[in-house]
Amino acid sequence: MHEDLTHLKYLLIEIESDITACNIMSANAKLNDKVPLRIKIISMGNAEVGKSCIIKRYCEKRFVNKYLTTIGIDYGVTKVTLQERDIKVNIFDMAGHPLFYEVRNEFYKDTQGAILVYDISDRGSFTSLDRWLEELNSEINNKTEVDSIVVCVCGNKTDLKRQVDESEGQLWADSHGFHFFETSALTGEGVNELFQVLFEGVVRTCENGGKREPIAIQLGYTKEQIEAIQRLKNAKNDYERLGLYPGASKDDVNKAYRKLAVLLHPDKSIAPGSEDAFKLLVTARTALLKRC
Ligand SMILES: Nc1nc2c(ncn2[C@@H]2O[C@H](COP(=O)(O)OP(=O)(O)OP(=O)(O)O)[C@@H](O)[C@H]2O)c(=O)[nH]1
Ligand SMILES: [Mg+2]
Repeated sequence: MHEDLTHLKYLLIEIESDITACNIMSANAKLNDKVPLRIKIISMGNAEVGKSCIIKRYCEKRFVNKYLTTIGIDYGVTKVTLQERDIKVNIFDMAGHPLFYEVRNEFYKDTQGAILVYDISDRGSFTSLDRWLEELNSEINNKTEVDSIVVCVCGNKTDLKRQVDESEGQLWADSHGFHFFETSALTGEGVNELFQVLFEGVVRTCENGGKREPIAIQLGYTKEQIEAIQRLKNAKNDYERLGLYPGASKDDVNKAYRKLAVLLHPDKSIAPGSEDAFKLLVTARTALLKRC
């Protein structure tokens, strides 16, 4: 294994010099629209979330059912045309497995765009997003450079039974100023839109002298509301739904009810799922009061 990784590193150094050349060219390209703009994109996210499949779906319009883990890194180039301008996209598809950290850490430098992928049917991959962001920050180790990267957060495998609600993913992405998409590499849903927005964002950043444009956030709901909706939906019993311990008093029940009702009343809350959560809240309160 160790020998394999050493070999990979040599290979990576070669690609790395190619990318440095790309960056010099992209600076020139700003002066001349006829020269193709070269951009560097990376993929991040836990092993098996579908990073390689999303890229394959976009570039080759096909889906690979069998899991072939990426060994260290996969490199590919694709060409796109945006507003009559040719763009050469260098894609560095990273391996998500911790074993390959020593290989992929070489590749964060000079990144202009990233897809940060989780699997909506695997909550663990969603909670790992913070860790991936930490890795990006610590490898680039320059806040201005990190802030210039256009990031598209991607909840993949929408064709499977979900463990992570769309609103949770949207909220996480919004809270970091990132774009958000849900995709299925299997059906192709959302994949073209994801890359279109990513490439457009990177090109605009280049034209803007390397400064990323802020994303308009129109959320209108809070993390507290999303967490309350999740708890009402997923709790094992009515006490848990209201955030109470078994045997809570009538007063406790009413107090907890009022707090949640203010948070989730459908007339006031636009958080997705508020209406159903509010119904669950009313039913839970009625059932608990009968027991007090
Ligand atoms: N049902 C379903 N399966 C998917 C989807 N995308 C990927 N998969 C499957 O998930 C598994 C992992 O996909 P990969 O694209 O290899 O995952 P990866 O994130 O590149 O994994 P590493 O390279 O190990 O980091 C494969 O078996 C794919 O067929 C999807 O949208 N829906
Ligand atoms: Mg892969």
